[in-house]
Amino acid sequence: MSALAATRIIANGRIWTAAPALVAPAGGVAVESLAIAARDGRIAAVGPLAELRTQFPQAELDDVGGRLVTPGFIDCHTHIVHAANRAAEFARRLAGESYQSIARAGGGILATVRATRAATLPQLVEAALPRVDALLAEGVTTLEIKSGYGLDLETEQRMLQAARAIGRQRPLTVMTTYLGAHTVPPEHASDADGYVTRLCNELIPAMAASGLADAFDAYCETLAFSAGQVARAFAAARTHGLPVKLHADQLSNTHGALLAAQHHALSADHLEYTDEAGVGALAAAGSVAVLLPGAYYFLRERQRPPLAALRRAGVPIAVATDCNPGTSPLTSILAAMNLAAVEFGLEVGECLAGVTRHAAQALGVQAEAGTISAGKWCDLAVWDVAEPAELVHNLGARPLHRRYWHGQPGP
Ligand code: DI6
Ligand code: FE
Repeated sequence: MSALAATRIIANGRIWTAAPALVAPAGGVAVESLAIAARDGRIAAVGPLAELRTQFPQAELDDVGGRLVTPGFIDCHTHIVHAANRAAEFARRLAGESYQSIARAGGGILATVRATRAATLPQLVEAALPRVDALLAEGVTTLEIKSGYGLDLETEQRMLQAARAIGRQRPLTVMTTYLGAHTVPPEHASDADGYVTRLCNELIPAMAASGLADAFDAYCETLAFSAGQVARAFAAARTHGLPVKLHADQLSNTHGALLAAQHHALSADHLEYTDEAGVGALAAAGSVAVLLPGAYYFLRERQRPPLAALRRAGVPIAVATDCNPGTSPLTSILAAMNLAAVEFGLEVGECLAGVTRHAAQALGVQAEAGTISAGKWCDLAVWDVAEPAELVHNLGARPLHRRYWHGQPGP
């Protein structure tokens, strides 16, 4: 019998299932004493231990000693594959230059594009693995990885090949996103429209045909692409079967949330400058709002995303690291939750749903991951904490006891 086929019962856990139905105490989340049966990598049943033992008499028993068990965490927005770092730009920003002025002078995203184009596939994987391992050590079992630092087909594909290689080398699920409209490549410096035409006619069709991308993303911003240009790229991506996501309204209100909603985006991400109309459109479209407090923090932004409006409209809210070398050199999903709580005002239950159920929805994998429910992958995090709020409260603690990915315990 292969290891994957073995039946296992994870017993004596205090379980936060992340299922939406449970009534939680004020400011907290509801935890139940239940067991989880895993078979063939998936959750076979969740229930009282005695029942599961009768149902699966041969199962191996893992006693987790009364620890908190949550779904494995999902970091649904990262640029974790890239070459070099931009600490020197950070030093310039500390000395008074702005992110935008550095970008206009050829730094910023383009600096990472130059380094990434020069890097080989093994170099990209090797550079990313320590960052990936930091997330695994905090209970992450599903990771989204974007391209976007190549901007030519060859480098963009190499980035996504590196992402897929990471998914083979580590016990986690990798979802890939082709960020083909991150910034205008140097070859098209004064011709963004020309690049978008190439994107639509050549690059998106080729990337879709390669099977390397699970979704398409764009950066709608004054220093990146206009709403009209993104709309053209989105239409092409959807024609080629790629669901879309958007970096929207981060530094200014370009009506990115509205644009994302019009294209039935899986998610609209950042949203600091999104207005009521944008929030309403996201709600109507069923798109997830992905909040990225790391970028807000590192850029010393002052404009917060419209949390009250998102709550009122019932938009699902996710939280992610945005791990990237420029605006969010952050490899801690726990710190992202803490920042979302302290800087944006999310409650504990919202932070936890933001890295589980809603993050799964932002990637379109809600049928497979994000809650502890029969039929989904048995991806779990077991924690050495007395209560769930500790996961959001402590900054710098690493209370992970153990992860399970597809039913297998491990690092
Ligand atoms: N995500 C991005 O892609 C841009 N900002 C963000 O939050 C820029 C990333 C970079 O500067 O490399
Ligand atoms: Fe980003």
